[in-house]
Amino acid sequence: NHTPTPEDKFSFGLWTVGWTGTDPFGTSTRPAFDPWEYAAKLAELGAWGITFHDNDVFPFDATDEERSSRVGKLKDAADKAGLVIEMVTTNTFSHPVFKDGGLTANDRSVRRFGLRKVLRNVDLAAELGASTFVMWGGREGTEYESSKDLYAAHARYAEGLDTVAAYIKEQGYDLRIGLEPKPNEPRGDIFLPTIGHALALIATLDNGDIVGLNPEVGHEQMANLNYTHGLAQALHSDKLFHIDLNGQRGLKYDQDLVFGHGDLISAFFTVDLLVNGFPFSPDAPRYDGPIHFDYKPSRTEGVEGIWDSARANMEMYLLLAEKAKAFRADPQVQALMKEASVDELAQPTLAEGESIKDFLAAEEEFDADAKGAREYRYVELYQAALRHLVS
Ligand code: 3MF
Ligand code: MG
Ligand code: MG
Ligand code: MG
Repeated sequence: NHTPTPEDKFSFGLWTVGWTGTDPFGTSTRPAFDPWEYAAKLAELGAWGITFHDNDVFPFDATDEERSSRVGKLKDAADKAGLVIEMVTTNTFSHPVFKDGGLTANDRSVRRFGLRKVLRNVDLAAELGASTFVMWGGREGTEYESSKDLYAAHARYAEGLDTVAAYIKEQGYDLRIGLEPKPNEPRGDIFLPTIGHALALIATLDNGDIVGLNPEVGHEQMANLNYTHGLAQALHSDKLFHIDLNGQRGLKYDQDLVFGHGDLISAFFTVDLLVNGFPFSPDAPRYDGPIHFDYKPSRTEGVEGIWDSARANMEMYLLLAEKAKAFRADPQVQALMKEASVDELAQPTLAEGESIKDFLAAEEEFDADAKGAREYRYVELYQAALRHLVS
């Protein structure tokens, strides 16, 4: 059954279905609707949640009145449709004031302005009951290395993140921050370009315990990286707080295609990880957050195409989930995994209680040449996976 239900926890950014098709070379190809007009249709299609940037709902220069009236309309529409507002994020990239960054702009007054905008939006996220606060620093970066003290840029980024995390704690909000790495676009080189870079910065924070990741498929693939590996490393660090699923075809601009419409095989293994976890490592953390899509209905689509593509994301996930479960349940696959010693990787390399001294002194029969000649049959195992995928 590939009909989405709220139990599937599918969620959509308002900027996704709301994208009107403007790109650097052309104007809108579709009309814009008010943000609250998307809720009923998303719920009807089977979505569970929505997410948004502050300025998806009210303009940058909105008065307090306008802000609260527009947020109120969205909240009412979400409640009426039974949708959860699970994540809120801040636009620190559209207005020209952020052209040199929000938290890492050279101009200190811009950083103070940017940080206040983010903190104000933290209050809104908490008020609406969101559990994740995403921070994508699209303008944090450079085109020219000479334009910044690159050490200070990282120090200011860390300072900004620590301040937001400290504020969340001070206010007692039940919120966690999800950093969203991206290698480039709109800046030539963006700070925190990959999952690994973000994890390393988080480890330097005073309040890093509530700071984790919101990795996006296309962003990792724009850096030629393996998204599923990235999710696994984030889980290993207990930092996979949220995800942005979509599709990307190779090293080019951020395509934000429908999930699975880019690298389908990679999408299959991503879903395998999300639905099956690490079957040989039962104590490993599992991702149980929202299945959030950050895609764009292609510019060639009209209004009907908005909903075709929204539906396609969810259908693709459910199709792949079914196939991933069948893959893991297949006795032939299980036998091939056994033959490939896949289960053995979960066994610690040293024995329990074994000292390094004992380990070094241990006299073990080991035939390096024989091991060098052993079969893993990874190709047959992969073929078995792909048989499930294409059948
Ligand atoms: C840009 C993005 C962003 C982030 C969003 C926070 C506009 O490539 O992916 O979308 O996802 O800012 O979630
Ligand atoms: Mg993207
Ligand atoms: Mg994007
Ligand atoms: Mg994203």
